[in-house]
Amino acid sequence: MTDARRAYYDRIAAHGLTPLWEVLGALVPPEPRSPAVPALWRYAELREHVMEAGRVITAEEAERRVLILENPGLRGQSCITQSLYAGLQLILPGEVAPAHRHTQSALRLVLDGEGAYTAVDGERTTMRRGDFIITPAWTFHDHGNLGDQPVVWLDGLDIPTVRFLDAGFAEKAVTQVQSVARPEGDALARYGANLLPLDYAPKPADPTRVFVYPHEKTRAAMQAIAAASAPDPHLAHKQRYVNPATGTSPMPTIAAFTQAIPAGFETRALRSTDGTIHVCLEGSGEAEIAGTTYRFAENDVFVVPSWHRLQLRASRDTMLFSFSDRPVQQALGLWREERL
Ligand code: 1HN
Repeated sequence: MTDARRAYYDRIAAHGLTPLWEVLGALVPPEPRSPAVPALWRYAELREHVMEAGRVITAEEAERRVLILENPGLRGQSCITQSLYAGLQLILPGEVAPAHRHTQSALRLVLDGEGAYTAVDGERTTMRRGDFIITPAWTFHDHGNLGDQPVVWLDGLDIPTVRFLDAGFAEKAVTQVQSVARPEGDALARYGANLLPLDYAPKPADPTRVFVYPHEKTRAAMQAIAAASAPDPHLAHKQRYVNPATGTSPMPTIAAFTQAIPAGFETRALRSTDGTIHVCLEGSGEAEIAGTTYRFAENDVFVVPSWHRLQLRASRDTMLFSFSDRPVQQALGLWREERL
């Protein structure tokens, strides 16, 4: 750069100005160039470290005893993609994670142990392995472990999205444990049984009142689908979780999916603009992400950043759970997918 130009940049900098032409290419790239990188977390390697957190701090002191899964390309930012956060949460027998609420939306995917519950707006649900549970924005929620085993689940939140918009609010409840207002299963009976209350008229972006999607039901549906049809070349068998009252994603900022891949099947390459977090619930296989192969087994988590090619190979019959910011991109007209 010429001295005259440098001197000019320095002069305008004093006025809060900077030249667009120096940054234009980076601001408007021809296609997404995510700073997030592909990564895999092996649960077998993480488990002992998660359990050790139980000896380092109590759930009450931590408020939420979680180890964040930080994308290696985004260290220090508490995120797994640019828009989403993920972590592994541990709750020991007898512990409670105190009630609070925030404008961030959360999902849980139960991975290890049983006997814990989560309560959303006064209703508890028992957490069983593979269950997909949501905590919509601004709903009071607390967790407890009434059993005799440590329980671990994956948390997924839209924290970076809400941070980007500077729209975060949070508050603690007056009591640590919410009093039980309705029996377990109440929301599922009212909103998740192909029935709705007569006066219930949700707006399109309202989160679903169904806050648990039991794995047992999802698994049975996916097995029926896999038995009845040939796998799609790019997706094998993939379905999205929905708000049954609207057909939209369970929460406005996060989409969630379940995918069954028959043993020996290999998907064709696909890329999409929604960076996606995958969790292996059953089986094992390989994810080839932009040319690098990652071997995954049960409870492993891997992230596919925006616009990175993904190919999946199943060694055994495999079930994957995944989530992304797809509904945000779709609402803004930004979402793109390419099936190769
Ligand atoms: C949160 O409320 C939970 O409720 C988990 O279990 C992780 C990370 C950041 C902010 C709030 C939970 C969280 C969180």
